[in-house]
Amino acid sequence: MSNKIQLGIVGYGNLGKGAVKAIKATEDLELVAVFTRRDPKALNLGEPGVKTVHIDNASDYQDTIDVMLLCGGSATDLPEQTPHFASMFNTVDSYDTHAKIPEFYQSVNDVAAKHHTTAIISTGWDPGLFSLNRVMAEAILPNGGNYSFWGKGLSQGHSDAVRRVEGVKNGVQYTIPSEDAIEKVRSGINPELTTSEKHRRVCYIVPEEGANKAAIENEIKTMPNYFADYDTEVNFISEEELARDHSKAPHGGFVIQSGNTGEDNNQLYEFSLKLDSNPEFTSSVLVAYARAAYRMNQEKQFGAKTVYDVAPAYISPRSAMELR
Ligand code: API
Repeated sequence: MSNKIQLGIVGYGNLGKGAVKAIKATEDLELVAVFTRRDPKALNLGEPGVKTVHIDNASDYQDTIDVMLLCGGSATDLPEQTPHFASMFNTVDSYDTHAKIPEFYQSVNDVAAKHHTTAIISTGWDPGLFSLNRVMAEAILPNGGNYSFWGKGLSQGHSDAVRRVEGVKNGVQYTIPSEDAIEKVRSGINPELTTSEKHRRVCYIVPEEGANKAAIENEIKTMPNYFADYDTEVNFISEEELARDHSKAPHGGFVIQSGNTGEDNNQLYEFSLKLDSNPEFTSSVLVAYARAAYRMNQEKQFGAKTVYDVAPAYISPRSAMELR
């Protein structure tokens, strides 16, 4: 067997597909199998060396796979899948329901600590790279204000959430930042901004035949954690329009910290991303963190970890000596 780190992917949606491509772009990681709830024979990966396996048979791969990339959604897949897989494998996921991360962490940590696995949770870009930048900027510039802006772009998490609403056949959600708010923050005023003053949310929904559109709209607009705190617009479109106008998933945004040091020197910290494909970027982050899950497990750092706990050297394909 090769000495590459051996990976598995759970779930073959947008993230899973992106992860297949991201692993191919590395030299030290190798994909063994994709695990799916669907009929594995129906999945055509176009990768002859990679197996497709039913998700219920994953335990057969405990001795073969070093790290499992969990590519499901946060609403219902990951709360169940991460603790389940962390009892058998090192894992990386992109759980992104910010308000529920503490309880998610707890449920995963209980299992991973007990089974001596390493489970890196909530990677990706927000939570993930943005979280790291928020923490660094705040630590460095305590006299200042910290802001995150997203978009304009297609949020995977919010799109997944609208697709789970009863009567919704398909749909996407765009996050639209307020240019005025960004301008205010950049000019160093440290304004008070409410959630709805920073972003709007716009959904394009394909309803099922005969679905109650008013009920769909109401359920989306009042959904806690995702939409309730925002001005949300819901548009109904056809499957053809969705395919024509919304098949790309661009996204991005900024973390901005404006602060002062000394007497009155302004210091502006900005981290930004501009992404043609949100899912492919997110899966590229998952893949990089797979190295960390493997190495930290080798060093007996068991339990659930977030990006705050992972030293940057662990995610690099280069050795610590090379990095120095
Ligand atoms: C938004 C952001 C996007 C975070 C990125 C990622 C996703 O409202 O657009 O779901 O695409 N929270 N978590």
